[in-house]
Amino acid sequence: MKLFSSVNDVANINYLVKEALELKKNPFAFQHLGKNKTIGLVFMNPSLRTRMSTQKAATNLGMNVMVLNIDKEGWALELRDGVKMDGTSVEHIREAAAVMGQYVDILGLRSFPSLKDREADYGEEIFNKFVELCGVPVISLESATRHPLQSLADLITIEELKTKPRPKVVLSWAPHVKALPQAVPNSFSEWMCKADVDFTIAHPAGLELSEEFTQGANITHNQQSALADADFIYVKNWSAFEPYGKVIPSHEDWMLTNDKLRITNNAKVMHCLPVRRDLELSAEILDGPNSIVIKEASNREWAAQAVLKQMLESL
Ligand code: AN0
Ligand code: CP
Repeated sequence: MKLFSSVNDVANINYLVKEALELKKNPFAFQHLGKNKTIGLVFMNPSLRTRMSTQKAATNLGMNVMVLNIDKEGWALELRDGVKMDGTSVEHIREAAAVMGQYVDILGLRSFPSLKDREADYGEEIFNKFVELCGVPVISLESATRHPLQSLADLITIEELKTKPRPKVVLSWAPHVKALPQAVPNSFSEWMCKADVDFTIAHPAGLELSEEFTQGANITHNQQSALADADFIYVKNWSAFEPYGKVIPSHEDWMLTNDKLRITNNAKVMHCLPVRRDLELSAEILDGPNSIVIKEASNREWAAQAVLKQMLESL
C-alpha cells in the first residue's frame, strides 16, 4: 500500500481487519520489517490517540519514529501557490513537504479542515499537496474529510465484539458547542457501507453528510426509531455540510442516555474520543457497562500497525 487516505485505498477490508487482530495477538512478529526505516508523524492539529497509537504501532514494527507538532514547533507554513510571502508565513509547503520526504520512508499527516472553504476542504488541498510533494508513501492521521485509521479501529472493535454475523450499527449525531469536522462521520459511514453490517445514520434535519460518503446507509431524522434493536451505537458530533461548518443549535435532546438504550439490543456505545461528558455523551453511559470507548481507542494501535505493515511490505 502506497497511500492510506480512505477506505478506497484498501484492497480488502476484511483481510486488513484480520491482519490487525493477528498483530494484536503477536505484536512483535514483524520487527524486521521496519528495521532502519523511519516514519515521520506530522501534526498540524492536536492529537492524543493518533499520535501515541501510531508511534507505538511503528515501534512494534521496529521503525524509527519522528514526531513533529508543526502547528506548535514548526515554521508557519504558506499553503497557497503564487503568493508573495511578505506576511507571517516563513516557509512554503513546497519546500517543507519535499524536505520531510528526504528524512522519512513513510509520512503520516494530520490536517484538519478550515470549515470555512468547503471546496478547498473537500478537495483535500493540503493533504494532496503533501502527497504530491513529499515523494514517499503517506498515511492519513485525519485529513479534512476523513479519518481512516479511526474507522479501521472502529471496524476491528465491531468485529471483535459482535454477537451476530450482521449487527445493526447506528451512527447517532450528538450535540456540541463548537463546529467540528465531518471527517470522522464521513469516514465511519464509508467504511460501514463496505462492511457486513446493517448501517443507519440518525441526525437532526439540516445535518446531512455529503452523499459521497453515505451511499448504502439508511438515513433518518428520528433517533428513537434508529436506536431500536441497535447492537452498536457510534456517537459523534459534526457541523453542517450545508451551510458549511455551521453549528445548528437546540438539539441537546440528542445526547445519548441510559434511558435511550432501553429499546436497543443492549447496545455497545462507541465514540472516537475526545468526548465532552454530559454534552455529547452522558457520563452515566461513559462510566457504565455499555461503553466500549477505551477498547476502541486501544484498537487504534492494531489499526495503525496493520496499515504500516502493508506499507512497509510495499516499500
Ligand atoms: C476532532 C474531530 O471531530 O474531527 C478529532 C476527533 C478525532 N475532534 C475535535 O476537534 C474535538
Ligand atoms: N480519536 C482520535 O483521533 O483522537 P486524537 O485526536 O486524540 O488523536
